[in-house]
Amino acid sequence: MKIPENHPRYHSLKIREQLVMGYHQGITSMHGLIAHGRGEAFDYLIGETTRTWAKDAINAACAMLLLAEHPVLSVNGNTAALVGKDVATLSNLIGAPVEVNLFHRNEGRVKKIVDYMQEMGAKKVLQGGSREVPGLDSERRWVDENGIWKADVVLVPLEDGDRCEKLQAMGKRVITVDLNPLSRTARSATITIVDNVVRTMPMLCKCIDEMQNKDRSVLEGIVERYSNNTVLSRALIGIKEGLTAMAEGDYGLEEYQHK
Ligand code: PTJ
Repeated sequence: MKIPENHPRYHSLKIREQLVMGYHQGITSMHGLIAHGRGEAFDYLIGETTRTWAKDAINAACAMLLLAEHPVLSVNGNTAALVGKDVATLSNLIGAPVEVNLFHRNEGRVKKIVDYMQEMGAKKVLQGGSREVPGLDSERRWVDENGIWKADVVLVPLEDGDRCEKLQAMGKRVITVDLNPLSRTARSATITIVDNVVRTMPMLCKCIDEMQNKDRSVLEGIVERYSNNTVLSRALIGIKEGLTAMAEGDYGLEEYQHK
């Protein structure tokens, strides 16, 4: 569907359209469309812009990915449809495999996402399935022996909660991108980027580009100084202050939503 460029919600409608196309291509699940709605609501609350707390988390995520021995980028149907190209770029930049990992897993959809990620330029795409994450009952338990199974750092945008905890129990560090600072994933990840994945992924690629020649000691310092609890508190306080200022008439919707 053609979206008029002068529509006040043009960007948001374009993102929806991308997901609907992903659904028709068999990449995104129907549930993924609902999950996106929840994300949109939180994006409204954070002002549809990458806030300072998310920028700090992106910085720490970059440092952690660059320090990792076996980083892996996990993709689901929403991530592939929204930022497949950026995930492929990041994968090639840091030499980390992309692994398709689905909550609503079926082999047909896995194959479509593998093919799609290769079309987007990813050189190494894994489909999972050879190993099971201990203690996880959902279809997300199926991981790849040479991917998430042996990874030390896993990027899991738009996660569903319990896998994040189980991956950590396996000793892995988990970086997530989740617009909802209250979600179980957000609260249990090592690093939570509270932002829209469509804004985060290009920034992550840029940040990797800028940081890749830094000394390990500098990167280690960035990771050591990072506190996920502090970042989540800042996100909640930011939402609260924005809503309070608007409720008290200090500024209107246009200023709140920094478009
Ligand atoms: O493709 P599949 O089968 O693996 O299914 C993927 C979904 C997303 C359906 C599945 O993982 C799921 O049900 O996820 P949840 O539990 O709904 O969690 C998704 C989280 O992502 C929620 O906290 C949303 O607020 C958040 N979210 C949604 N859209 C975005 C987002 N976060 C960042 N950027 C978005 N665009």
